[in-house]
Amino acid sequence: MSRLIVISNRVSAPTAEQPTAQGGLAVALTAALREADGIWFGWSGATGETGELAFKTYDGVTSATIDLPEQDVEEYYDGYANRTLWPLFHYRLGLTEFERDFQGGYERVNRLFADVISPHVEPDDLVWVHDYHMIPLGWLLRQQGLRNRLGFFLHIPWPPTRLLTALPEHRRLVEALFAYDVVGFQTAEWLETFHDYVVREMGGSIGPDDLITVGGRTIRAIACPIGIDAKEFIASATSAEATRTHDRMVDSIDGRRLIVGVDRLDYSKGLEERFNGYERFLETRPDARARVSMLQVAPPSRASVQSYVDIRAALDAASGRINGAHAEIDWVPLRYVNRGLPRSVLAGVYRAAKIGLVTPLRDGMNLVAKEFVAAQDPEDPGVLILSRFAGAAAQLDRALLINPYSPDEMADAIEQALAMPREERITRWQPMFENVRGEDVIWWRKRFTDVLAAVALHEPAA
Ligand code: GDG
Repeated sequence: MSRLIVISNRVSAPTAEQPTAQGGLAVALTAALREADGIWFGWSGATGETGELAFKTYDGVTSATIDLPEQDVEEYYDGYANRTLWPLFHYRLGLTEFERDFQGGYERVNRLFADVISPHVEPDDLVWVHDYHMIPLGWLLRQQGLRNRLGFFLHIPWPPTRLLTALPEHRRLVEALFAYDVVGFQTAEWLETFHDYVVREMGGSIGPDDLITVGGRTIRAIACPIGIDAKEFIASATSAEATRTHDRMVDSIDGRRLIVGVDRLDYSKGLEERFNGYERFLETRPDARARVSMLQVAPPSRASVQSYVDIRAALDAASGRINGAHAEIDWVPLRYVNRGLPRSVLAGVYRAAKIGLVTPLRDGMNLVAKEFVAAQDPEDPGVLILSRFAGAAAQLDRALLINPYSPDEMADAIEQALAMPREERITRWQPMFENVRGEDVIWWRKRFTDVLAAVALHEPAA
């Protein structure tokens, strides 16, 4: 069996300090790395002079990390990744910053990664690069003479061609993808928009079996939706900690129905629009206070980027406005928790909720929607209200799918969910649960690496 090399911006392999893998991606990849005797490369998260790669092996998994100088962190990570590609790929042209220095930092860090990693890659290794931080890495590794099977997976949406062309170096970025053998997207929709770019802007052609040809080069581009570690999450929803949380939540809402949202504090998650939709529900249903209570968990992220400071201030203001206008002496409509909670607590919160409100404006997949489904009581499941603009909507199509920009649609969906009979809730939940359990994160990893392992080794340049 070939070894697996994983490369991503940050590494979340288990360590002596943090012995359990954090999050679905870490679980899936560490299991694969352990089986395949692989290595996970990435940035340490620390700022400092770049030295040697620091190798650590814990519980059969090796990780190798490197520090980055402050200027690189500013230009590559805060800059090109978080202020250029993230907003642009989430259809937010107005928030996208176009700075040549950012792009310079991005290329510099990708080049550094290629330089330090390539000596550790053996000819038969499968190399799997993750996400928008590392798009040019495959091309740079080929420059180093690597002929390995190279795969790339994009965790976020692929933007429409006419948006992407606003990026001055769009062509260079997409051409770099053609150094990989397999490129994976979360959904068929993002794959289609990628096809559109390739045909319109590059004169490429789309063949059978997921093949795409541009000039003389043919690669495979697939839709391969990521899942959660369903087995673990289903078990965690009935753990002692989750049950305690469930009971605490139920006690605290005094017979009302709980609506829950859980998101990184990010403008792509549609939090402001969600608060507006909930406010519309409260304004238009005078009996709402007797019926519902909402909890929004939103741990801050990327606080060094101004647009994240702005969204946080906007949400503080909106939650204050909603509670100021609607609270009673013994009831608040919206509990807004600005910090992360342990996973087992989250699982209990999901299980106590009668409605999961997952309303991103644009999302590659959205794992919260899948976690909500996994955590439900099969005998009495809650209702998922899901944005049609989340990648997850393609698989979780029995949710109440809504347009998150419309406060009226959101308010109506809350009403519909509250009135939904138990049989309908079960009929909608069951196939979604089967999907979450069947197409889990292990399924995803295997599907991608099977496609990658099946391609031929890269031909050396003539
Ligand atoms: C990117 C793409 C794609 C959130 N709050 C807490 C907490 N979380 C966990 C959730 C979930 C994860 O963070 C968030 O995952 P998402 O998929 O919703 O979103 P992104 O972070 O934007 O991830 C996305 C994903 O990559 C994978 O490909 O689905 O589209 O944007 O697992 O539970 N976890 C804990 N406490 C919290 O308060 N412990």
